[in-house]
Amino acid sequence: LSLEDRLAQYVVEGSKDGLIEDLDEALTRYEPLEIINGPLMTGMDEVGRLFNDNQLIVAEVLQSAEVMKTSVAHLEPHMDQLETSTKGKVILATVKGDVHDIGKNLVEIILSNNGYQIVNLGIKVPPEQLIESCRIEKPDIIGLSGLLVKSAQQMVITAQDLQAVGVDVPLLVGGAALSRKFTDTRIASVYEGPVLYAKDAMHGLELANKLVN
Ligand code: B1M
Repeated sequence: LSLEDRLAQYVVEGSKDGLIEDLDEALTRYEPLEIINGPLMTGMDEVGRLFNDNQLIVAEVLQSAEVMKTSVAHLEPHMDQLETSTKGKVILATVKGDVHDIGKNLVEIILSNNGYQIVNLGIKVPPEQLIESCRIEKPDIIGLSGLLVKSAQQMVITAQDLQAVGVDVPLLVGGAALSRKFTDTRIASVYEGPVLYAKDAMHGLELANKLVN
């Protein structure tokens, strides 16, 4: 197998045997984000497909998630630390009912490497917790992530609840179950502040930079 295929294979098989050596080799050819967005994401997409086909069980998908997390942690120190001054504070959360956090944590890495201070509230974050955190942290941006279809609806509810207590901090939303159209028509319509859809972590950074400038 080629190096790229091997990297995807570690994720699909949930195996770490040889992973670090291959990541180090990949680092001599690619930028860390190219490795994540390329072969590692190819592997994750295949995991999603196999899971959908009932060819993988949750325990196996968890192993794949572990490989992804280990890889991202290994690559992180090699990413460019572009900014050291603080551009703004971002609260990040995976919405209520959703445990998927690899994408959100990638957003945390990219934003913090680019000058943002991050308050990561973790997974399954109910609106009340976000509201409380907003009071304490006074963020410049609230970032919501969700991968399940029901999470898209949960983002609408979360936006409504924030709106109800007068929060109008810009919302940055992302995750596989969302689309720009859903964001513009369903989430933005219940919220007074700006609501922006990011297709991936780098796009999230681009949008955050526009919001704070
Ligand atoms: Co789950 N899962 N999962 N899962 N899982 C999906 C999402 C699914 C599509 C798989 C499938 O069936 N094909 C499916 C959702 C179906 C649906 O609703 N449409 C699914 C399901 C059904 C489930 C369970 C219900 C399974 C079960 O228990 N029967 C369960 C849900 C539990 C719950 O949440 N209540 C479940 C559980 C799990 C695991 C725990 C085993 C594990 C998660 C581990 C973890 O995150 N710690 C897991 C995994 C790994 C996946 C897949 C395979 C991969 C997700 C991932 O990490 N991708 C996924 C299938 C898939 O996506 N191909 C699947 C890599 C990650 C980097 O991408 O998070 O999309 P992603 O982030 C991207 C962008 O979306 C964006 O940037 C990132 C790229 O740069 N982005 C943002 C994300 N958030 C952003 C926020 C931003 C900006 C950009 O700003 C704030």
